[in-house]
Amino acid sequence: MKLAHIIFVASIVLSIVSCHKSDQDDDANPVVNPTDTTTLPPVETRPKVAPNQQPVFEGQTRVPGIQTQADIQVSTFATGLNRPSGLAFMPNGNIIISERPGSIRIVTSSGSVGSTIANVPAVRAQGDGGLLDVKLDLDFASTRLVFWSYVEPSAGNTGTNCIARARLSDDETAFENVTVIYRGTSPYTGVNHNGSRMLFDNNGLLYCAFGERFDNGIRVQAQELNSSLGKIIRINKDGSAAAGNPYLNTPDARPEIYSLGHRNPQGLAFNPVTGELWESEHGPQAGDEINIINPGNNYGWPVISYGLEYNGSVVGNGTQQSGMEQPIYYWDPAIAPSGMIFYTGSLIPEWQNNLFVAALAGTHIIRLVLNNTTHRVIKEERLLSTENRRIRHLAQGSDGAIYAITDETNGRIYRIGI
Ligand SMILES: [Ca+2]
Repeated sequence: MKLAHIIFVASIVLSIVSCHKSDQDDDANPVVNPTDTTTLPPVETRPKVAPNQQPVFEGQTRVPGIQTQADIQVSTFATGLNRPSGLAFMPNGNIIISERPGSIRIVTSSGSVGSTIANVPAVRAQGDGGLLDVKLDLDFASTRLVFWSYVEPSAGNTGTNCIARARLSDDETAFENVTVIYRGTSPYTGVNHNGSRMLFDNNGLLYCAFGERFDNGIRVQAQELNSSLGKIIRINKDGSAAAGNPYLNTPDARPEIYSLGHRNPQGLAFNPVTGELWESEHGPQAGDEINIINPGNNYGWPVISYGLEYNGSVVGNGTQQSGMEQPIYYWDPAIAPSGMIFYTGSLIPEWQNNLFVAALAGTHIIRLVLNNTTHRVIKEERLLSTENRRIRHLAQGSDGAIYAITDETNGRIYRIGI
């Protein structure tokens, strides 16, 4: 706390020194409100990968830092999971977990890890593919329906992005009536950038975000409406395109497409204040993004991006182009954002409506404080940094704590609460 206090005092001094040059304030010299005792310098201090790139608006990257004031307790809730990739709380307080090598299992509300559930079809567990997200039907208590996204091994040693649906047996040992409700386009030999985060809205429509499969020859499909790659789709529970989707009447377009131009999206969440769909996706070298998703919009990849190609060159046409959306926030260097949630619990009131993002390469959890009127990120904090583990996804428990899974062969669930 002493260090934080010193940083705080130093930041006030800096803000007073810089207060007469507001037009020139940039992300390296944020305006700090001296009456706000939680505002700190930006948490990111590493050199930028792309120092010549500038944000389009103030606060698009490296906003001021913040430190949670509550005495947060981090504990290990469960261990022994095999590369957990998705989690969802069940009505009885248990947690259903998907594991990337190809299994689904249940962890009880006391942290006991159960056996794998039978009848999960084979997955192609290579690269970032495999069995990816898992979600419960909104009416799970009566239907017992479970949905999961995965990469299906397909002909010619390729993989195809799919979504399956099944009934969980009453004794929770097996899936019944397993059905592939959605099979994406473009089976591909490459193993990377499968994305596949899922989310239900309050009307029971299912959103799923797919990656563009990484390689130069195929990633251009993120811009093509006849491909499911690099898209967010919106479907009904039977896999059919949702009514009202933006390209239903566009010739040769996939009717399930909701938005396009995504790279490797691994986070989806609804903003509880605005109702908007928010998304996270991996950039190339830097340029990791948070986007607000609107139907029919083009999010730019691989035409525009912050950050650089892995060979150091500029991506496409640079950082902005008419007709393509800007991220509301980006990171340089990369932190590799995966799952994310908005906090709506009462256990930690200062976190109310903040966005929490799991970081893989970053090996921490990011807390973003938002201004929902201006649609801007205004503060950033990094949690669990000293744990040094790849965080894959997050969920909020009924106890108001955040539960986080780690991307490890002896993966764990953290509980972050009071
Ligand atoms: Ca983008």
